[in-house]
Amino acid sequence: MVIFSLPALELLAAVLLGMRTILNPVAAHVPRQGTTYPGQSAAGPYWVSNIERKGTVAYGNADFKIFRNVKDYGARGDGVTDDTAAINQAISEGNRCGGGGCDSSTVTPAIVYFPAGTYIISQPLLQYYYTQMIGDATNLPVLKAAPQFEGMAVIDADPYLPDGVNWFTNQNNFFRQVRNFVIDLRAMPPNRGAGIHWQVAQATSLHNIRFEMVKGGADNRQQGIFMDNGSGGWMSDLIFNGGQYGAFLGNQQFTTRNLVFNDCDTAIFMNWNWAWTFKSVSINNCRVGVDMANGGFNQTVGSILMLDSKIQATDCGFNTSFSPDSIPNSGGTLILENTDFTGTPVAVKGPGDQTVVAGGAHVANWVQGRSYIGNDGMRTQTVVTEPAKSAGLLSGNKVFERSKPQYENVPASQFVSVKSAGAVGDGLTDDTAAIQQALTNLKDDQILYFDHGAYLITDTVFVGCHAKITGEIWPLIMASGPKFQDPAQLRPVFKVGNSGQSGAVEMSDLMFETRGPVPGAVLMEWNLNAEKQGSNGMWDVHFRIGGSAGTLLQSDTCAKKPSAPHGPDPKCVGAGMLYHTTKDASVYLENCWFWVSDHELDLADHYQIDIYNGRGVLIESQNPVWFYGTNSEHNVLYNYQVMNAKNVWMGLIQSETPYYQSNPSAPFPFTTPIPGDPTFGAPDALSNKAWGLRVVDSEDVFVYGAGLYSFFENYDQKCVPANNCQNGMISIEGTSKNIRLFGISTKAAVDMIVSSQGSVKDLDNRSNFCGTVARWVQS
Ligand SMILES: *[C@@H]1O[C@H](CO)[C@@H](O)[C@H](O)[C@H]1NC(C)=O
Ligand SMILES: *[C@@H]1O[C@H](CO)[C@@H](O)[C@H](O)[C@H]1NC(C)=O
Ligand SMILES: *[C@@H]1O[C@H](CO)[C@@H](O)[C@H](O)[C@H]1NC(C)=O
Ligand SMILES: CC(=O)N[C@H]1CO[C@H](CO)[C@@H](O)[C@@H]1O
Repeated sequence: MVIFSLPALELLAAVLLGMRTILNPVAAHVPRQGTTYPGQSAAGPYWVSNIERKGTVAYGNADFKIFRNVKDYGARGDGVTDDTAAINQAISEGNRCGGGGCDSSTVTPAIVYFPAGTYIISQPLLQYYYTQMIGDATNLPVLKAAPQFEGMAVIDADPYLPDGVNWFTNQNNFFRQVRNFVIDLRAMPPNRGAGIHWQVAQATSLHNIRFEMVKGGADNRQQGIFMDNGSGGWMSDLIFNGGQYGAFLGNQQFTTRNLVFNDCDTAIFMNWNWAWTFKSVSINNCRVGVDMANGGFNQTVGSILMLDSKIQATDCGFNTSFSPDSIPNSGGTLILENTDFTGTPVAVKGPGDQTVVAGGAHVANWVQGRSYIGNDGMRTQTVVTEPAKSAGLLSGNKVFERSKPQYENVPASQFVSVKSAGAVGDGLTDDTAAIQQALTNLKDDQILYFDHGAYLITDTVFVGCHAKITGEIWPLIMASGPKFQDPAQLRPVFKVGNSGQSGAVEMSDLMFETRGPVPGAVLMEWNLNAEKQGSNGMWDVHFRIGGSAGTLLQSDTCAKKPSAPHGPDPKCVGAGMLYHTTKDASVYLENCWFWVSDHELDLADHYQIDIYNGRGVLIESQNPVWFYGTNSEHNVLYNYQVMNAKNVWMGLIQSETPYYQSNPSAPFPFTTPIPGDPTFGAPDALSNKAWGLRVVDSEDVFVYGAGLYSFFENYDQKCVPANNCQNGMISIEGTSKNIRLFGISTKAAVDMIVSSQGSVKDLDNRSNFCGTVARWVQS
């Protein structure tokens, strides 16, 4: 994520609209939780509460306490006692990163666990860096704001100091979760209160939370989520009941899935964004569904996609300020797909209260913004016709989705600790054989548990057709050694199945890294087809190259060198590739971050660093893959490449070009190509930069939301306002057909999209910061 200040954001003061009366009474709704997978036995306490704790910090204080049960710190959860101080003690104990003096640290991770109960909170719970706050998934704990609650929100992920500065840089506020809670503001006066201040960036998630707020009332000012800015991010399976705003949102880019809003004044108030994808939203009995009209004629919202959703008993579905001459040119982009407005009189309202799209019906496909047929772009508000997607991508009439498994019905006794199975996890011992053995021995009703630690892997680990793997706050799985050195012969670190096999492999809460350079490694190769739709998946599995303790690729070795000529330091090379889905693979991803670090997270300088990692994500699969809420950043050749693939659904994707390019230019130092690599070598240096997305000889590729950015030319930012840090961002090549891109935002690439149809210019599609295209299709 970029360290960067954005003049455009000065436009974006938080404008709080006045509340109108909520007209209709209550409607109760149960959230959709995606597909449930059988075979889990019923069991006593949630395993997170009683699993044996063997996790340690490998590259820090080995005695650091990772797991904290708030009751061990004196919290009562009895609905009477004020538990604020006890919980804040549970979070902060042990010299952790927060309080304004520390921007980031990966060596003080904490899981703060809340047993069922009602915890009275009178001041914000301050979420230190690298904290997972986890409630009992079998019986959600309630965080109940006291009537006299003082402060920004019940949980605050980025507190403000008195001088208005945040604890953490919002765009670098990584690595945190909040899941399995009820947050209740109803004891507070209606004119105050927020559930979560969520000002965060990548590798963050809110999951399985219900917000209870006061319903109706002219002075209702309650908000479930208050998000002022950041660079995210992921949220899913949330319910918002009541309030002025279910969620007040502002962020560069974000992906959200399965949100339910009941009886809010405005379900979603979008303060500003560059790109936001909403999937499977249900809005019931609100005054306004989504208000994206902020700024009026001068719109502050870049783009919104709403897919597979339902807005009912709501006066106005969308409030927008888009008009034939509103500014910026492509601001206020809106894409609707498969959204049901039956029971809502107005689907989309424009300036001056005029109806743009009438309600009372189902909208299959509609776009507002700059839409392209071939190379001809038009500013439009129109119905469009889209062909049906292949059945493999769909579940019923919706694109398939599946929530993160939390294994809430599996007892702790069915989890197999890798440390008990012989792995050491101290960041120095070779754990390849122990982990391979543990996987080989794993029974179908067991779950392999990576205790926190750092596990060195020196040769391919094979994951068979059936395995469930989860980790304790992102244990580090680190590739190293001589077998991963040949850049011409990439060798997988984790190899999931063999081509032609089908199965069910689930992974969650893991972190893949390298210890030093492994230019011949692909950190994960997914070959396995799914035995049942969506049976293969990864949730909150992240890839982080360099910039943190133990990687040997830190600011003391790899500090940026913009004034030195080419010739990257061989000591600062990462991996050959991060993630590869091969021909037969089918896999579902949710909230996975493929990050080559641009700056130091642990050493005090937090300096920018130069790490050379060959390729980000390569998709070659013919079977369905879903990439929900993924990011891939700072890879040398490409961040995403889709090649010889079919049935690919991605939304939203985010990328950044390496800050050092074009010193050196791509593909340097990956000058030995592997099959399918893009070629570089154009005379113009700005053509020799990483592609954000390259699609080659592929079919049925759907991108629903993208934020693909280029912020530097050799660390200089003069090209940012000029929008010419590189020549092209998305390339569609070869025999590709039925490629459909929606809500595409790019920054500082002269050509947003290049293809045989010509090029789409940033200049023609300016928004508040990015260039944005509502729809682009290659049939
Ligand atoms: C964050 O957003 C708030 C509200 O829009 C704004 O006032 C503030 O200036 C922003 N801060 C940064 C650092 O962008
Ligand atoms: C839509 O937004 C505009 C501009 O912020 C505001 O004046 C108007 O009242 C809003 N409409 C509704 C129905 O809330
Ligand atoms: C919109 O912003 C421009 C500056 O970018 C300003 O000149 C103009 O007055 C604004 N228009 C409205 C209607 O606010
Ligand atoms: C404001 C803006 O950038 N408008 C451009 C949008 O695209 C059209 C069509 O190419 C140009 O004519 C405008 O200058």
